[in-house]
Amino acid sequence: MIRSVQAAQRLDSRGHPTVQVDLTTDRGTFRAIVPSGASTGANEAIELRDGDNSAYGGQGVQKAVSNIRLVIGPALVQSGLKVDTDQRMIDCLLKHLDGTKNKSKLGANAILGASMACARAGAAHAGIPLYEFLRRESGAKKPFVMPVPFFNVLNGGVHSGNKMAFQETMIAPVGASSFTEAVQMGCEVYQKLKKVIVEKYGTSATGIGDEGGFAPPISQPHEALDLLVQAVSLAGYSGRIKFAIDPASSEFFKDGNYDIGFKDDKPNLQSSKQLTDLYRSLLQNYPIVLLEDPFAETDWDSWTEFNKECPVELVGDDLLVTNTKYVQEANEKRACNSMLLKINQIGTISEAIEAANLAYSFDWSVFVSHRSGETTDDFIADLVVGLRTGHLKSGAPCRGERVAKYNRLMDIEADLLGKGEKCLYAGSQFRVASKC
Ligand code: 2PG
Ligand code: MG
Repeated sequence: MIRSVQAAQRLDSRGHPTVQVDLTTDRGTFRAIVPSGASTGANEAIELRDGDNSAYGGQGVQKAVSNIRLVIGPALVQSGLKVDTDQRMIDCLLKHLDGTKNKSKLGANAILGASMACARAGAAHAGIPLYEFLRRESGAKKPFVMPVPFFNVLNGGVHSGNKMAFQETMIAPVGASSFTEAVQMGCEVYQKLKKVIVEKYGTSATGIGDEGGFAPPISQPHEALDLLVQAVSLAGYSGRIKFAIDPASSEFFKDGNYDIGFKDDKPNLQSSKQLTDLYRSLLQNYPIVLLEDPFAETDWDSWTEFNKECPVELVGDDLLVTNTKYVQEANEKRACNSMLLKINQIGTISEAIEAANLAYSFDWSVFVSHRSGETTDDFIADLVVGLRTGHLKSGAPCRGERVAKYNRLMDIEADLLGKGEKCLYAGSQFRVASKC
């Protein structure tokens, strides 16, 4: 039984306020802290901000906090719903309490905090780890599959101060034999990358962006990828580490064109066709296995055209916003072959699971993601194992809020091995891990 639900305004990794929830049952108190994005999709569930410029420049979340204290908390206590068996009903109640399509009344940040805390409490009440609780909720089969970590080691776009338009350039150690080895490989490449950057651009170029990746003075995608090729080779992992890119292109889509010079002094407008040619040449020249949001959320035709002969995983982030409505539409339009899963885009754990299962039903992949404004809450680490998605991105192996997820995943792997439970590493099968 839920006894009380408390909430407080705390901070995310960018120094903006965010929602923290403490849910108390007769077994203890269970905490959740909510993440927040910068390159947000237009159709994401609404994050409620106070808009009062006298505090935190209007970014405060005191309204969301009081919605938990005054509306969500009492409703959960009175409902008599059980955390170990009723997660779906709890999430349904939260959705109905809000009553809007995009959770703008109570705030998706308030709702998600409550939903996450209930799941944590549910796992404890059921006497199982959170990943197993989420596996049962999703109906995923066993054995557990440990994900390939996609480390965002070069930050650009709205996540850093350099001139790079593309937001994320990631390394994926698909050739590791375990998650723990993948982390080691990622960290070793990250350190070599730092050396390469120092040699090329000097020590002042080693500052990092929002997701812990470096942000050297580069502006072109091939410059980023060349740095990675060099770092991977210096670390001795050529062939065992692949690359991924998230240009987050909705951020630089203007009047039908893409301005890949949007952080530079002068614009560099590219048509969808020119951008497509750029992607094709990058895919030919580098070991890229995944491309996320290559086109803007409104540029559906370019997605569909590109997907016709896309040789790699094509992930919809802003395009789908973890929402079954857009996943359905994208399937009808044959726009992509993978869904990015961000829990705060939709606002409850059950709806996020529903979206993932719908994506699986279309034979798509599911890629779990953090937000650029993160917290030390490691919920998504358990989620990626519970849903068997086979890969996740949680930034570089640097900054506490990023490594919290990687550390939790190493704990899960050790926990499973310690229990003699069969557990596979997704490796090169990361796209089809749900079917392994
Ligand atoms: C993305 C994310 C996370 P943000 O675009 O995929 O890396 O960024 O949280 O700013 O939307
Ligand atoms: Mg993205």
